[in-house]
Amino acid sequence: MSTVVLIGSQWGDEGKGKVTDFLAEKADVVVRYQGGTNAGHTLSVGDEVFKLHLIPSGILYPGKICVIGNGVVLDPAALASEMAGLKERNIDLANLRISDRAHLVMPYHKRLDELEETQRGEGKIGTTLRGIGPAYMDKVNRTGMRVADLLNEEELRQKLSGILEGKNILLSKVYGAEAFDVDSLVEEYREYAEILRPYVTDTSLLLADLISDNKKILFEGAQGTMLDLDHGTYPYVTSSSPAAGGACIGAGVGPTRINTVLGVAKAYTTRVGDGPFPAELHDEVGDRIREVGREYGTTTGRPRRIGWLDAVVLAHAARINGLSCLALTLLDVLTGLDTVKICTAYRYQGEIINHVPATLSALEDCEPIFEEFPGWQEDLAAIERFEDFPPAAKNYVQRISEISGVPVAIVSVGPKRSQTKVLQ
Ligand code: 2SA
Ligand code: MG
Repeated sequence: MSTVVLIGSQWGDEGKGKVTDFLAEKADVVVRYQGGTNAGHTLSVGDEVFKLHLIPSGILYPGKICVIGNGVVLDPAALASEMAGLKERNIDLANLRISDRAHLVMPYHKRLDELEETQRGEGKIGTTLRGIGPAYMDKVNRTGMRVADLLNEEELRQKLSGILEGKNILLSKVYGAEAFDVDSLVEEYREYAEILRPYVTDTSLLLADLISDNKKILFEGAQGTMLDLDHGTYPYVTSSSPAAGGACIGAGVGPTRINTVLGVAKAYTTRVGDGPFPAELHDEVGDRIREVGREYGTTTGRPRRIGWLDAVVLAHAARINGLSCLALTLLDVLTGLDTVKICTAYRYQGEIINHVPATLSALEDCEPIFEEFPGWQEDLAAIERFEDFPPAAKNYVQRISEISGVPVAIVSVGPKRSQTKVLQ
């Protein structure tokens, strides 16, 4: 490993945090490149559980440089409180670096996220209400505020006054909502500026130096390929590019500098929020997987929708991201089922297809075609080596790599670091 991009191959929540944490031990640098507090990683270190939203999980290891890249939308209030929480637990933040070009999530973005979702009614996206979409909208619209602006109070006040003129008209006239006051926002954000200032730098320059020093760099994607703005199930997507290509833009690193792309996939499929999901389970098997896998959102606590593993989705992820290999997580959750299934193709308008169609209506019409396998009953978490797993479990893993065309390099069967196995 020298530079590795780790991405979610499904709809997020693939267990990326755990795999990142596993790889972070060997990395020198961990970088977030997109998304914001809509990401939530739960990490178990010994008996301690950490929940991180913005700070890369490498922070739990002493000495790792942790970068919040330019492609992240950064909520200063949330970051300040995450930093305070880590400091309280004696986690050293000296190696945190924040891009001066990252856009800010402001309180009006969060308010607008809620108002827009309410406005969508039945057609709601099911966002995390963290202001992500509205913040990226402002970035693309060239009306965003960046970390560098935050650090200069005059600039902050001036930009904010201009922006609030427009936002307040939108909030009050269109939504009948309360307007924001420049002075009180400046007052509050001046404090965050002081908290963040020591960590702010040009992170693209920093990464270029680290790459030329042959440092091992891990780019940590949030959400997943199917939530990618371009390649996911639009419009039921997030507003950034979780796909591997997003790492280049969101960290300011050229594509020729990326060596490996690792896709993380669950041994089944989950999705939070609305939108089509061909392999979804609506029965007690799905309920069982939700309970055993504790499939409730880290960020919002919402129960996740559950389905069998969808290899059409995996093949899509393999192509979009140029996957070098897969990390398969939560295999232990399937233990105890009589049969397990993989969706290998869709039947669409009488034809068998192996790709994800562009439109929601077409995807809704896709009927999953399943291959069935015998399950296994043994407690995988208790088995030390993958080679000693029950044949049914090994066969399941083997079929996943055959169907997706991507070798499975890592299998994880529990939250502990020791329960992540590297395959030979
Ligand atoms: P938003 O808030 O604008 O990004 O919401 C748009 C859609 O994206 C979905 N979404 C997610 N779905 C699953 N997991 C998410 N975050 C993970 C978590 C973190 C991860 O554990 O919370 O896996 O990296 C996430 N974030 C956004 C959301 O449900 C909407 O469908
Ligand atoms: Mg998660």
